[in-house]
Amino acid sequence: TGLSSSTSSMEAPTTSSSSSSSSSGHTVLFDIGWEVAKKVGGIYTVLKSKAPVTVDEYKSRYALIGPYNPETAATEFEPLIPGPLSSPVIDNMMKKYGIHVHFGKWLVEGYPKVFLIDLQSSMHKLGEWRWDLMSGFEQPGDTEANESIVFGYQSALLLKEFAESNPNDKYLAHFHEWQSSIGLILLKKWKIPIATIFTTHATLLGRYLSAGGVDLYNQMQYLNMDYEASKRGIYHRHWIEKKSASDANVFTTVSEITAFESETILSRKADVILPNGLKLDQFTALHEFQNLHAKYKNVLHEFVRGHFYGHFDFELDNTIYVFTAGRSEYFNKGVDMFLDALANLNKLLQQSGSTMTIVAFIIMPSKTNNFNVESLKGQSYLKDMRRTCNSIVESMGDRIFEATSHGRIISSDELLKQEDLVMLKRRIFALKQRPSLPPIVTHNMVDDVNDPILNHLRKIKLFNSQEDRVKIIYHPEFLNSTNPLIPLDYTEFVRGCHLGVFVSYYEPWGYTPAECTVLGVPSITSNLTGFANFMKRGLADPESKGIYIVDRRFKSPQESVDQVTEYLWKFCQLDRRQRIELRNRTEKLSELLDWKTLGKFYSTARALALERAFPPAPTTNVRSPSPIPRPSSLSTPSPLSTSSSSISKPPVVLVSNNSIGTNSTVEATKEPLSTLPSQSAFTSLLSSSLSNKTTTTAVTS
Ligand code: G6P
Ligand code: 1S3
Repeated sequence: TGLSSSTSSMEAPTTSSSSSSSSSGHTVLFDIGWEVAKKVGGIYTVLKSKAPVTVDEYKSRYALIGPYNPETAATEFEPLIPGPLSSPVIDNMMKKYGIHVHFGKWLVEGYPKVFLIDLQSSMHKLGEWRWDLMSGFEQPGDTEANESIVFGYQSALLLKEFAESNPNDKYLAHFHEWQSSIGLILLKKWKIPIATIFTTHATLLGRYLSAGGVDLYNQMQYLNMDYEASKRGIYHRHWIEKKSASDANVFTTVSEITAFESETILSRKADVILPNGLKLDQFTALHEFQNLHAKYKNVLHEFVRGHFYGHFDFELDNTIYVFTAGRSEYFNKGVDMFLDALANLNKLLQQSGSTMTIVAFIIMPSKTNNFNVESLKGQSYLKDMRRTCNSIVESMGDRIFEATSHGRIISSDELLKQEDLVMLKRRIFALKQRPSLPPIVTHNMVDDVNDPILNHLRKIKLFNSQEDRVKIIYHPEFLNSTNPLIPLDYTEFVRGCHLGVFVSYYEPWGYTPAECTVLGVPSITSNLTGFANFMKRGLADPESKGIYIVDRRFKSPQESVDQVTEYLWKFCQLDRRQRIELRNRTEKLSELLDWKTLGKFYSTARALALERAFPPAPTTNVRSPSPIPRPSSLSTPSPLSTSSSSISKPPVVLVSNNSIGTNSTVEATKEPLSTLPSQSAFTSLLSSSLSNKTTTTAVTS
């Protein structure tokens, strides 16, 4: 069914199993998300980076549904005239329900079609809809949940209209996260024939409990989750999440660790695990990536000169840039551990008499009143000094030329004039007037006193003093290229750094280390992240490829901090040549994270949802059930860096229900060594889930 205005309503079906036509019609796919055409967090990256492969597979039979946000729509969305099948549906939405739907394309690679629904056009229905959905229990005033309810009814009505106006087509709706999934609950309640998938990208309680200090992965089985949610005033949200998981034809999460947690928190095993990918071309600069590192590192050097020089100097050529970045969740994102390890590293470097400087950036948004004057001044001093030096050099050039063209060699007295010296002295004097300690935070914080990062720095006494080998820059705002201090967008900034540190306690996937990997930047993560577990299965020796994994699952916090310190210390011992080689090895892992590979798990989830929603009609001669269409091959070519010798042993699939890294294992079929264990293990996982209709919870190698 054509959703686009520019294609005919019936486009040739692709050969892919999940998007193939049935005898009577086509499969039409919708992704429904709160972050469609609006960046809030990681789900935006999932939907945006996945768009090209999905459009490629489904062509005009793919669209996304999200809420309409006028501010972001201005840059993310371009309206289109609806095609012959979308048009009556959009008209009906207005005529029957007064719901205003904007149709157009999302301005990202692949240009997928989007239906953005105006929440305001139905806000007056909130009371009625909330009662219909949740009449059984109280719901506190909660704007986000209220908007989710309105969006849920609107999106369900839109999908219902599509399914009813095109009964020959099969509809498949994939809902991401609880904010967008109420529509799923309604489709089931209204018995609309649409296959549904629900993906939780994190569980509400998982996030809350870990941020509140609960040892989630060891204690969750002893907790009553409904009670825990009520205690925190989020029962209504938790209910939406749990009901969506239970009502979906197929329930999925982004990693095994989140599948493990979902089983207890949401009371359903994940059917398929959908690891998050990236669109590689955006990152892959082939052999260029090392040059880009040098280029953007120079921009960081320039910032560091402005920020620190005058207070004191250090050798930029002997400086390492490390960073952490992400949503502002001090404990969940492991910032506490990162800072403790930096304090340890500082001591180790001081004790060893090292002259190396580590500049550690923390890029995490917080409430601020713009940049602080001292940080801006530092940059303007340096810019002024550079301008002065450049103009002196220019006039020196003129004088040299003048003298030479008159057939004589210029004398050293003529070269640098008295007034030039005065100008230079003035600039040096201005620089020397700076206060003794360079700022730690680049902005004026609204709540400096209660900021957990600043309080932690006070506790460990990392104040950017001259004798500290580790300096801190806390930039409480996301980066962009118009930034007056660090004029780089995030990707450029990452390229310029040497090492990312993301030792999260709660991290269902973790795009930050994945982005580092595809940009050829080594990173330290924790074994509680989906990303680390995914990489660990595919690589015999992740550390040798720049994927350092800290144990936060089975070790005490102090032991984990010591491990982060050890990795940082080891990294600081590498010389330039070794760092260059390590970056090369890291970058070669990119292929593992390409949507071209990981998109296949989505296809499998879709095929399973379709089979469950539209079971094949029983035949008289049923000897064996018809197999669910599966991607022709789930094995991935090994990335160049993964020689067969680096693959230590055949994959082992865990079949116990509650184990991450426990020992109740069963050997899977032996795979050829050329097949990556991660992928083959996933294949086993998938085939077992497809054939048994139960989930295997975790895979290890
Ligand atoms: C890249 C560039 C080299 C540069 C090096 C610096 O490899 O191509 O020209 O010397 O980066 O590496 P470093 O780890 O010291 O920043
Ligand atoms: C979630 O976003 P977050 O940073 O709140 O979803 C992301 C996309 O699946 C995932 O990468 C991340 O770990 C989750 O935590």
